[in-house]
Amino acid sequence: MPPNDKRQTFYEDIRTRNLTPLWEVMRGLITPSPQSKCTSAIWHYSDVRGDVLASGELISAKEAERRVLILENPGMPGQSRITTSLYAGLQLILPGEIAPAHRHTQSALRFVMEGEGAYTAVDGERTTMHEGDFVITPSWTWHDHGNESDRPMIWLDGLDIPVLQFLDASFVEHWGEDEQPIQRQEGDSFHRFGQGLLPVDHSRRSHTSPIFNYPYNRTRDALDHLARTEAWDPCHGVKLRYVNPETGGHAMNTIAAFMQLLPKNFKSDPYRSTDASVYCVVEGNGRSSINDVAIEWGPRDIFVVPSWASISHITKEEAVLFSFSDRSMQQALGLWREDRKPDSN
Ligand code: 1HN
Repeated sequence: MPPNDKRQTFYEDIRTRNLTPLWEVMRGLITPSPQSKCTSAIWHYSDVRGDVLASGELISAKEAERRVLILENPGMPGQSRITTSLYAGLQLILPGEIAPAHRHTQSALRFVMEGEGAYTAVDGERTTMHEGDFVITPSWTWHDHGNESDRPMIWLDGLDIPVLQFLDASFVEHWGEDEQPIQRQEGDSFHRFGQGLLPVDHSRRSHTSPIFNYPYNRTRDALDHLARTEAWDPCHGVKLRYVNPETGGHAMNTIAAFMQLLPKNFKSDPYRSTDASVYCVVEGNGRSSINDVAIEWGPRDIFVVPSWASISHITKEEAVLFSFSDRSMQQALGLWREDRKPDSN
């Protein structure tokens, strides 16, 4: 028998004992660099806003539980993910609606894109949301959302759903009533933990930041100050990371979030890192090149950059970009890499 046929016969035989040869698959398992199914993609807000609003005519927030259109990576259709490890969606909550209280082991972030004055409540405290606010819902915290304003609110959700799927660690519970009871006054967390101070006898209660709304006006002020006083990073302009004030680490364990300012007439050096990133444009128009494919973006557009894809930006006006990724996980595991002058893949 030719050697290849002998091997095939062997493979079929050992298959019956749930064995399979590593040498046939090894090169696909440990690749010289990341080989992702995730592709770059952009959702222009002007293209999808109408779809989000149309979903509001079809189903209520209560019936849907969460009325969200998932942003699906075109390289991984049907998998409810925007990158290999993260989920993203656009959530709509109309005036007078409540998205009922539940909790799950998945961690969530909200990035407010349109509307003012709707709230989310997290473990007994409400926060009113404004455009550009970064809000977190840590793992296993009760949360419900409501809109007492007179305008629809739309935000970008980011969750670690694929990670929890991978780990087989998903749990969910429903509170049973639309809203959980409110136990602290609005702003309590921010006043206790958001001022560069901690209560003297405070000890850590959770794995995530005790602040759950990082308001845009504060973030914008910090960017503005640094843009005027610091040397710009050749790849990032001015880039800040949302932190847990208890640890200096990322605000959440599984998802890292960032806000960056690209100055006017900026041409960044190309950059790549092992954390695939989801960007949401907050202010300004510009152009980015992702592995040599150009995209043009403006306010509220969302785009995704795969792991180890090279990205560079060009602006004619000042721009502000929010982004999130699994960098916190990769760093905790000692896996995260970056490359500041990539010349090949
Ligand atoms: C969820 O609970 C929210 O609380 C949003 O707003 C999106 C996607 C999948 C599972 C739970 C929310 C979600 C979600």
